[in-house]
Amino acid sequence: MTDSQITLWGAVSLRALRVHWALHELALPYRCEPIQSRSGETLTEEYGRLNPKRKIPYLTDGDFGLSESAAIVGYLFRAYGAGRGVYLPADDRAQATSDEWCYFVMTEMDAHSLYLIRRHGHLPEVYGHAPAAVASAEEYFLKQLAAVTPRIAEADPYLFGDRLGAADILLTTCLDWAANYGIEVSAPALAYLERTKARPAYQAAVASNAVAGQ
Ligand SMILES: N[C@@H](CCC(=O)N[C@@H](CS)C(=O)NCC(=O)O)C(=O)O
Repeated sequence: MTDSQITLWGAVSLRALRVHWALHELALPYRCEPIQSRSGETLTEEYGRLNPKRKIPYLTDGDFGLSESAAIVGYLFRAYGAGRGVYLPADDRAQATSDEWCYFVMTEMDAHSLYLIRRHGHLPEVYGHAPAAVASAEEYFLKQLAAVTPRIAEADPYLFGDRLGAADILLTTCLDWAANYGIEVSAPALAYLERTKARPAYQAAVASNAVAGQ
């Protein structure tokens, strides 16, 4: 427990892991309400009042509340990143390029590909069995990854140089998600993953995301 004003709702979830990671990366104290997906914990009246979307993660910072993992990670970096050794875009173009990565990862990799595979390949009892859609999503993911692999190969060691950015957190979780699904992730992407996942803050976040849910 901590007297921090930041509370993260969500554990044992890849999207929640992104926020645990950002919080550890920024060395911010926080409290975790370790609610889990499909456990009924997002369906309570109390949680519905907080987040009507009934999804995790959700973050409150004092009286400010935010859903959507990418928005939360971006908010934490912008609000607290200065002087904490992370990558912060220095001007509008740098911000736009970082946003470009974030939107790409969240739409092309997460929503259109991996989440589709999860819903229709791994949770057919909830979302329906759709093998053709799963096969097409895998193919689509590989096409998207191939398009950005040359740029990932240039990451040294992270997308924007020697400081980890919000986009690195999103990209890492999706590449790892794909690898865990047995999708053949390109060699440069695997090398990049090895570097980002070696960060102590990542390791601490994995522990928080797991332990918080026990
Ligand atoms: N786009 C959202 C997706 C959030 C999401 O789908 N979270 C899943 C867990 S990873 C969830 O809350 N599922 C709960 C449910 O469907 O009951 C984000 O990135 O935060």
